[in-house]
Amino acid sequence: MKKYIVAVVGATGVVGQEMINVLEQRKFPVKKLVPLASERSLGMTVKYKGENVDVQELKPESFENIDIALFSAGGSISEKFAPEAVQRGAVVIDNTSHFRMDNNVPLVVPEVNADALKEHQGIIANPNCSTAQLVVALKPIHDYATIERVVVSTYQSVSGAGKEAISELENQTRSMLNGQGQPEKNKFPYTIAFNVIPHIDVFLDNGYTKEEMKMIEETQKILDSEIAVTATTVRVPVFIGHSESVNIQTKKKISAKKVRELLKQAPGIEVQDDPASNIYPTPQEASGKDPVYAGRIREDISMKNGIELWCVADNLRKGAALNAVQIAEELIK
Ligand code: NAP
Ligand code: 3JM
Repeated sequence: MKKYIVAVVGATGVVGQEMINVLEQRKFPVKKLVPLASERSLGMTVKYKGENVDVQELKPESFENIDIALFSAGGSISEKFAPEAVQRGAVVIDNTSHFRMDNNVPLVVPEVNADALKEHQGIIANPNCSTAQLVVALKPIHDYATIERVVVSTYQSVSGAGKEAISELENQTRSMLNGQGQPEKNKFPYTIAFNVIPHIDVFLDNGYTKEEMKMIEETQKILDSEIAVTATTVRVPVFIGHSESVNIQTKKKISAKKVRELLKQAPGIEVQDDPASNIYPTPQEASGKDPVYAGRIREDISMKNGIELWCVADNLRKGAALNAVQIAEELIK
């Protein structure tokens, strides 16, 4: 079997670390792993297959001889270095928002639109974590009943904002429980411990946040540009796992029972839906797992063709690292 030299850009971050775990767990045919990060990480190592691999400083020359480069070090890093990688012959799978809406860049969730990969010109984009789990849940319903409109509200964990955000929730929680008052805040505009913040990424002129517009535009690009989408994205004091309340309006009537049947057969999704036994997905249970979980599936009593559902996934896996590695697996098939 052919093996590949794989670079992970942002290897010391929460997404990069998870990429390295997923490459190992899924036995991706790696000839050599090249972990890249900033100068700050020089001297650090990452663990891969029981070995400590030295982290190297990211430079344009880092991409000489690289076959596949997985990027998750922020949009400005991708903007500058993804073209450098492509120029040197690598295929880039980018986890940032920088190239997602570029017409020349496929935006891919393999269970939904693996076909789009055929068109790639060196860069392939991975969607936002909240978009990835949403489209996996919507795809089977759209194929059967044609979705006309989606209203989604998210409950997003702090790991979606990186390693410093995880520390911030830990420190604030400890400090407040120890009676030391509200500690410093850096990553979030308000204290996130014991709070809920309806603000992710920056506010735009239309009153939405950039995170909300990412979900709207990316869902349309991946699934169907005809679907009307509106979103409210909210940060909650959970470490790992994003949850979404999803209201779906369809052209054709679809029952809750049929939705359960469709989702049970669909790839990448598991139904956990037995309210009588308190069975429904939660982020703590979904953390560390690969599937998108769906539950609380019911017919919306306020309109004719409406479905309500609750979906949960590990944002670092299906939302980021796993989806990126699945794209790489499709590419080498
Ligand atoms: P993180 O934990 O803060 O890690 C950031 C990583 O980027 C670290 O490895 C860091 O290296 C590296 N980095 C930062 N500045 C750099 C520079 N100037 N040169 C080289 N490397 C640099 O963040 P994260 O949660 O892993 O997220 C990283 C990025 O992935 C985000 O900014 C976002 O664009 C993307 N992301 C995508 C999704 C998705 O849904 N697809 C989800 C979350 C994040 P050092 O340790 O050396 O600083
Ligand atoms: C998730 O460029 C940056 O500062 C990163 C911002 C960011 C993004 C993004 O826009 O790429 C943080 C967390 C994402 C994302 O997946 O959209």
